[in-house]
Amino acid sequence: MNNMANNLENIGLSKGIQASVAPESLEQFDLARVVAVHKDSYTVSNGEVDVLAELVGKLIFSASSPTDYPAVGDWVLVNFYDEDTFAIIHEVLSRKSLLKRKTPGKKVDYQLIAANIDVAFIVQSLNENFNIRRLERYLVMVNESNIQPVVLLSKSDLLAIENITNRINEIQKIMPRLQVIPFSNENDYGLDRVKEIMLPGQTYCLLGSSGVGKTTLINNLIGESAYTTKTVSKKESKGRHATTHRQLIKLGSGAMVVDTPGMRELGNFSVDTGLEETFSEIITLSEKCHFNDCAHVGEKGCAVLDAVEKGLLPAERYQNYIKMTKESTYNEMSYLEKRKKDKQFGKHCKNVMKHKKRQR
Ligand SMILES: Nc1nc2c(ncn2[C@@H]2O[C@H](COP(=O)(O)OP(=O)(O)OP(=O)(O)O)[C@@H](O)[C@H]2O)c(=O)[nH]1
Ligand SMILES: [Mg+2]
Ligand SMILES: [Zn+2]
Repeated sequence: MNNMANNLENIGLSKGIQASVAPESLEQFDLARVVAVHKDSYTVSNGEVDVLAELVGKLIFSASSPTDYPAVGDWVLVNFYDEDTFAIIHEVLSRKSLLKRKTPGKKVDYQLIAANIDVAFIVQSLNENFNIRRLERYLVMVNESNIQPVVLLSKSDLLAIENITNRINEIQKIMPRLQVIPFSNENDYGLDRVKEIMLPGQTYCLLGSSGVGKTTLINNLIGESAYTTKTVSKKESKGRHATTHRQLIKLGSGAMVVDTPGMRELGNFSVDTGLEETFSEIITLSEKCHFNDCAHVGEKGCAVLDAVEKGLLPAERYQNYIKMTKESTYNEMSYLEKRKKDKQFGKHCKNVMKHKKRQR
């Protein structure tokens, strides 16, 4: 048992998670961590081996939202069978953090990205993919989940040093406290800094558009090409992702990292704290608005609009803030409406089954 706990600490089990499990539960079940999510099954780790796992029926039928299902990084209570080659998941333990986004398109539903993440690396390439508005969007998601964000700017080998410095300054002018690290998978520039901040027992997550070099970075950190990357050829690679599913990978250093497929569309739900942290200077400004409930869209005595006019707040940043505020309110409204409908008798069960089918 002691040995078991040691193995689990190696894959990120914290004292907090351990303490959250009732002792009776541990007599009946084993602790394991979800390392991959497939269409209708999971892979869990007991710290030693990876084991194919499925959900117990009760968990499927009692689920009322996508957040009730396991995500990569989750701690779960399981029973192992067949000499630890198969497992049944009985319970998802409460999470330290949960990264989720609105599913693309008009549907209002969550998609889970990863659970129990300590630090999220938001990756943009220094060339074509560099975009501060997109960065703000990722930051809102990460901040909302109470996860520490770090920005990694890839492909530094493709730019002159002064251009790299300019881009970093561009970010830090508006977000001075944000950690930004330029690096290259080609010549390993900055790689030591990335390795340095990745601590044993901590779980990291790589987020960012397709083709920015997330998987290449992981291969680089592992020291071999264990995972599939792709050669970016504009003609044939449009719309194709090299990474097709999320998985938790253990590095030699003892840190763990979740690779994710690039996201084309990043929608958020209700994101109060995420917006407040990401746009903290706008929140500070808004305290000086004439009206307490100022929406900063033309009201009299609006300190935010005043700052935009005076050039103290970049207009694009202001617009992005307003856009995300509106989206967040809308998504939350329609999600609640949908939940209300879902609760009507009978519908709920059908939806659970639909969700399960969709997962297949
Ligand atoms: N020049 C240069 N190319 C890089 C660098 N990092 C990655 N690449 C290339 O960029 C392409 C895409 O890399 P991937 O690691 O597959 O990108 P990804 O972010 O994992 O993409 P998805 O899995 O589709 O989300 C590959 O051809 C890499 O060789 C870098 O630092 N410099
Ligand atoms: Mg990839
Ligand atoms: Zn205002």
